[in-house]
Amino acid sequence: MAEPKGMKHRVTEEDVRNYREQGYHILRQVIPASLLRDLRRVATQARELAYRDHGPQTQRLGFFKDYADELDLQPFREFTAIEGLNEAVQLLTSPHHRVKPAEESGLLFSPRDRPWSTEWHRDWRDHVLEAEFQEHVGDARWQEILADPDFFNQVNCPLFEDTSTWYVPGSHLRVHNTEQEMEVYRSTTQEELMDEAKEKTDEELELFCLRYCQAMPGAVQLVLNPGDFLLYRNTGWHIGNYVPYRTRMTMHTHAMTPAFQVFATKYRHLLKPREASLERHAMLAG
Ligand SMILES: O=C(O)CCC(=O)C(=O)O
Repeated sequence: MAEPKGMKHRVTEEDVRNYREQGYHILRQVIPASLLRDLRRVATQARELAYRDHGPQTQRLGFFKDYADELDLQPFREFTAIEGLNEAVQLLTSPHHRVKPAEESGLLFSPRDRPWSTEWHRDWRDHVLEAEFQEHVGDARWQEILADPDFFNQVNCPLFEDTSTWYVPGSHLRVHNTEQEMEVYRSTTQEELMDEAKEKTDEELELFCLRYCQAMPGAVQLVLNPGDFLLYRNTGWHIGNYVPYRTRMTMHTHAMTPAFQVFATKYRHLLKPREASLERHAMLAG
């Protein structure tokens, strides 16, 4: 059945208000069926390349353009050109925004062998050393950035149902975390969440990661259906929680602005090495 005219990627004033206050919004079904089929085909190949190049527990492949010889990038170009998508994102954010081309971005995957989860984190402040953060940016400028829709708008767009991402609504606007949030954050480590010591069964590890997600005050598990488009302020608390039995292939990009590009480039050197490579993949490719 044809889509009712004027209903595609509809954004209401309430959506805009909610996005500002809660920090996330889901546009439903932005990818048409034929494109979804083509994207799934290429994403399945991309996942094999990710496992080949980054190991079976990897969660992402970035920089598709580095794989131009091995992957058909055309479906990603078609995703970037989806009619009305940039306009919907601009309504939610500001007229300066443009969705970073999917063919220059990345994909998030489920791990092949074992469950794991990232730590709860808030980009980008948690990825730089506190002393350097205070020297180069500082709380007052950070407060302005949190309130400014030009900065830190991340996109997850799943090709299969995806319940991996959790988010704490409203936390994107706060410079300081609450004591309860920090208690949860400090309750474990990335090494434990990946069971690097190999002490847990898969089920113990899965439930351990899940409990950690659920423990964060106010956290909601985001339920994304195929072709949905999640826009979120990634300065809010968020986490990715992964299990091999869910097929996860989720496009991962940003809504970029000139101001954000300048910020990301100017402070790139402050990112700690691990995060530098993650965020290099995520936001500096454009
Ligand atoms: O997997 C996700 O949805 C979140 C990923 C993320 O936040 C990260 O890798 O830093």
